Amino acid sequence: MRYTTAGESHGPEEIAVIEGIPAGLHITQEDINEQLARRQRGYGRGERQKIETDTVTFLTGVRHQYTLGSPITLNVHNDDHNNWSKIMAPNTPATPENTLRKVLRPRPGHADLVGGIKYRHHDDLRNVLERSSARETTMRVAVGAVAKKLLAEIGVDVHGFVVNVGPAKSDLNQLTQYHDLQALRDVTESFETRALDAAADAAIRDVIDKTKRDANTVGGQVQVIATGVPVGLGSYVSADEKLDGKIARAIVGINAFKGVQFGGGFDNAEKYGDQVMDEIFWDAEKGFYRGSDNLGGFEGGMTTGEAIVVRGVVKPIPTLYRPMQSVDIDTHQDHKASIERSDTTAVTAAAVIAEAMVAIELAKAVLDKFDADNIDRMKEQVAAYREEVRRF
Ligand code: EPS
Repeated sequence: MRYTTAGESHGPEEIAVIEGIPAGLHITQEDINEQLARRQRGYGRGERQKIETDTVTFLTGVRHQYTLGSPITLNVHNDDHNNWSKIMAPNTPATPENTLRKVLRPRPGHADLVGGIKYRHHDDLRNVLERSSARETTMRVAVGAVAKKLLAEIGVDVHGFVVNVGPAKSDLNQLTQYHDLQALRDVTESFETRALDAAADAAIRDVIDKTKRDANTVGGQVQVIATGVPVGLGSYVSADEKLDGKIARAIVGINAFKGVQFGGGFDNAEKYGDQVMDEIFWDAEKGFYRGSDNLGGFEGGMTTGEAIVVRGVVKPIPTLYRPMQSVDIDTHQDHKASIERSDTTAVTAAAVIAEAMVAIELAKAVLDKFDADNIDRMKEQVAAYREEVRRF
């Protein structure tokens, strides 16, 4: 399975093409729209979300709600394009009238300046920011929704929530009380902040409100958990086959993500070996299992069968309403950075995006290991493999 996305933030359409989804997977537009709506919801999001109601259209690869095995094209229309139709017009030459709202003062922390230098966009850094905008993550969430449907067929569930926004933190001790991800999902999705508990939800909303009043932005961390994952996805035999490495890349590849950890992650650096390794047990019913999950579901780049636990670090959004120092690319004079409409924080949306990225990497790994032509054959093979693992 592989995919690509295309689209500018204020251009007419967002597109994704996915290749390698097996034939026979039941999928509806509602399955995808539900996930797109989750990405749009979340405390701290800006005015753009009031303009858009992201809904997907299948253009190819799906017939009567079942995948055909052929490339699947997903399309989401940018409603905001109506307000940008001249400025973002693909088919008319540039005129003084349709090149308004030029961006000449790059925002520190955004792709503006380096992207402008690299692609020689001397005249308008909008040519960079339209694509580097997090609007593109709409399509990754859409692809993730297809991946999640595939994973659900073999009993794999994936869920993302918010660990902290600035200094306001979820109480991670609460996690032990949830025996399945659905119970966790019911709680975190009931909060506008995707926090784990009501106290953290209130504290995070306070931080976001204060940050907005200060015309500032704030970052945080999100965590994704995946359960029901078969043992042995990925491989130790070659560096580029390690699935934790692929997931790490997918997480850091999300706009504004600057770090990733698995299980105990960076805290493990302060511990000793016997505090970190997950001891091995065996039971006639379930076969081998671990007494803990400090390594976040991975050993040797392979899934252990325990829950996958991935954390991502999200930097504050670079667009500041009280802009920082920059330089005008025309005049080379010092100037405050450009202001584009933006969100106070995107951490609440980032939980959904990180969840999608983990789902995509897991679906790819499943389709690398098992039949990728037909969903029923894939399911039979996974079931037979799980039985083989149980009897090891
Ligand atoms: C973004 C800037 C804002 C955000 C956008 C990401 O867009 P606009 O300038 O249109 O208000 O709202 O996020 C989305 C549009 C989205 O759907 O997530 C940026 O510069 O990255």
